Amino acid sequence: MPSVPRSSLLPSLTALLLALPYGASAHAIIVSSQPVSGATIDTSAIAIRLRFNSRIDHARSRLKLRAPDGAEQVLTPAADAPADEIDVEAKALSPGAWHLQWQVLSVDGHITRGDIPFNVR
Ligand SMILES: [Cu+2]
Repeated sequence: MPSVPRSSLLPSLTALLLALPYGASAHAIIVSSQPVSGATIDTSAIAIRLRFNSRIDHARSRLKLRAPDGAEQVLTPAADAPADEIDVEAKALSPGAWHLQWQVLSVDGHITRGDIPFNVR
């Protein structure tokens, strides 16, 4: 059995362990949103825009709006949005508490999801 000098094996193992958390954290996290979480909006039509810290797979990302009465509506994001963004128009929003529920697949294969509550006056 060939002997591997411990002095050369240990540093590379340590480097690998240190690198792992960074590699795993490339999944998509929201860096800015419109509407902002908790916002109160005056109009019944809004341009929804979610920006992420990494590129996302548009075809496998989902966006849903939950109305004040609990009804859910699937939104179809614009296909020509930038690679790190989801853009979609929402119209005829009745007054009350709404939820924007998003789920995205980032290019590293991880799914992340979240909920952005907002109010329409
Ligand atoms: Cu990830």
